[in-house]
Amino acid sequence: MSVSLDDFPREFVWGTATAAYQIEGAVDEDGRGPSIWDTFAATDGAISDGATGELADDHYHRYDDDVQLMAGLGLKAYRFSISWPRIQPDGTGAANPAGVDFYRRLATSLLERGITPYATLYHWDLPEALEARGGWLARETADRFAEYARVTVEALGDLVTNWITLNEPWCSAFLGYASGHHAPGKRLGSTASHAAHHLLLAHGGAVEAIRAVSPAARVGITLNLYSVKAASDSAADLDAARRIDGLQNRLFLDPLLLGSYPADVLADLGETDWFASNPASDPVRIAAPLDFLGVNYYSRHTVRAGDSAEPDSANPGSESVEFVDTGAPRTLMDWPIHPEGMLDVLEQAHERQPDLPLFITENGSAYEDVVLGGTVDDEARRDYLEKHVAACAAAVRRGLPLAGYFAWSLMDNFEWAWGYSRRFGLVHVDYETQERTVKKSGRWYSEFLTQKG
Ligand code: IFM
Repeated sequence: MSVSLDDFPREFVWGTATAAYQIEGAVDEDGRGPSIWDTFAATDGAISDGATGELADDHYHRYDDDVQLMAGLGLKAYRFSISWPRIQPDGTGAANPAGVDFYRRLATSLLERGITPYATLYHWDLPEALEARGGWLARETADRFAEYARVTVEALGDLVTNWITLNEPWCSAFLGYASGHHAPGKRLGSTASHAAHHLLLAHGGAVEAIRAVSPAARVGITLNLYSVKAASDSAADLDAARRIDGLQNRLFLDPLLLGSYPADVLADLGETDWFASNPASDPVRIAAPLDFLGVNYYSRHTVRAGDSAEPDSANPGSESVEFVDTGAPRTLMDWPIHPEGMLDVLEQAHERQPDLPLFITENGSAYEDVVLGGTVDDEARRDYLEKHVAACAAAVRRGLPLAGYFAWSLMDNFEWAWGYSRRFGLVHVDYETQERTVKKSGRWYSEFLTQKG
């Protein structure tokens, strides 16, 4: 396989991505309020290794060195997230100056080194005070989010122009409120779809608020999309694929890009009446015009009809669908590796809004890493990266409006319910010493990006 920078337009954006709670640490500093992830991580049994994000990569204190590291690797863009409870410790009201100051220093450090900031407003760390008022099950949380977007962009809009409202609302809704694997750890079956609706409303309100504050802003949202295939051509297996594609992809793509929910998915969920009971203006707010769509692509699902319902499924209403092992190689997350599936999801978005620029805002792999002789020989991760960058090149050749790629992740970090037991970084982090070591995959990415000098 060979892929080169020449396969991409000159203006193609190359970067890495992280998220606040996964790297910052400093959870009690400078007036930050508690988030649902502080509470969840402190809950017995919630995190596989019992860890929390209390220290994580200590990026809050080491951000300048981390930006220097990115610059040294030749990265031109950085997608990070802003911690809502640093800006609004209680989830409402004026911006906390110390919280704003951290992100101003981070954005300034990036700009000084020629790295373009892409800021995500919500990567899962809801202020605990809002969870106490119903979290994403409460419609009011959508209004709070629009207010948070406004105060944040007022404070940072002179430094940051690329804004991503939400990261992976499917995870917030269905891992947070159906399977309970993520904060706030609720297991409410199809009611989780109400959280999805409020997240999408929050996104729409934020788009409007951002544009009102900063006409120069470029605004998008990031979805985790999966290539979904049926295990066979049987009607039952095709229906299983329709259901999972519906819940994971179309439940978000359709309202955002087409202006309405897919009726079959609401019926699968048993929530047709609840969705119909919402104000008729909701679909218009959700479908606010975007400047780009962010796609997080990791894997493909191959599914078939099963006959036993998995309890507390992240796929409520479709609990009996089975995920099939096709023998494809897998990462340490047990996610099958299918670089070609990236084209499926890009096409799926593209066919809904052909002029909308697309970004891969995350793509990466977890593997068992060993530091030996001061280096990490993560050939499997390097290979995954190269194959997915090549899939991006194929997308560009096909004429898809792909505008950028962000590798997940810049460095190893707190992998949510897996704690520190799953490493995704291009840079290894020694959690005892906080030493950073660029892995072979990071060196490959750097050489790829700097091959034209
Ligand atoms: O670490 C996560 C990230 O926060 C969201 N997308 C998937 C990554 C890997 O699981």
